[in-house]
Amino acid sequence: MSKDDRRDRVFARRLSDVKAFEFSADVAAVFEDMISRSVPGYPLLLHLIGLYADLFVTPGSRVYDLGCSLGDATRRIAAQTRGIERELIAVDNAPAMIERARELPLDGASVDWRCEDIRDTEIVDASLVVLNLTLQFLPPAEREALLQRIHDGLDAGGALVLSEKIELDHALEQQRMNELHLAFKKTMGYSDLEIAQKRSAIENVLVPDLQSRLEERLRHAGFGEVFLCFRCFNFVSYLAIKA
Ligand code: GEK
Repeated sequence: MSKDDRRDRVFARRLSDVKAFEFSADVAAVFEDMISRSVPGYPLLLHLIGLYADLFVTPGSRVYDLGCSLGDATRRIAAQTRGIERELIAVDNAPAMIERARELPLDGASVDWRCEDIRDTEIVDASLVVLNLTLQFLPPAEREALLQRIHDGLDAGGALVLSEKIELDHALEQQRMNELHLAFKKTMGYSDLEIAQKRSAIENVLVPDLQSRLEERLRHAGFGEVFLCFRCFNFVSYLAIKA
């Protein structure tokens, strides 16, 4: 496939009926382009995950990438922990994502790619768990239970990376950050039509938590240390460490 075929044009044509967003084969085919032009700081988020892997992954432990899409985070972790015996588990419930993830080069690492719902993934003996822009796709009422299971499945001193699109607690800040995110997408080459159609497709599929609610969820799940390590507009990434 040429570079041009990997360009995200999923919402470029005017659609008579904008359906709810799905992680379909069409989306999986252009996913790298879609996420890097939609999420400000996505390359830095991946870089940070590699850095955390360096600090937290311990010999004999497991690492989970939940909602792995094409496995970018897993690939970073694999490269960063090459010398350590560890089990890499990457999970996504979109068959098209897991299919492409399996095909992409891995530089010799072995990964357990699983096509399953992260709500069914058993988490045990984990030194690092990654939820990079995934929790936002679960129904809000089910988010805390997953965070609790992650906390319980982490070894003492283990860490969760939680990156999300959020809603800011203050209305004016939310409005401004929203405007800045839209402006970001335009500078990344998306048209007004693409932005509007994607917005309407994703509206009830990606439901951002209020930032204060998200932090509360991490605390309720039992994380003693919760640090905001990244923020750009309405995107955040927390590092939550189990005592
Ligand atoms: C990255 N982490 O590149 N079970 C399993 N997978 C799910 C579920 C679920 N219940 N719900 C959503 N997903 C990646 C990026 S993308 C973010 C994550 C985005 C999966 C879904 O299929 C998709 O692949 C991923 O979560 C979200 O570091 O597209 O904004």
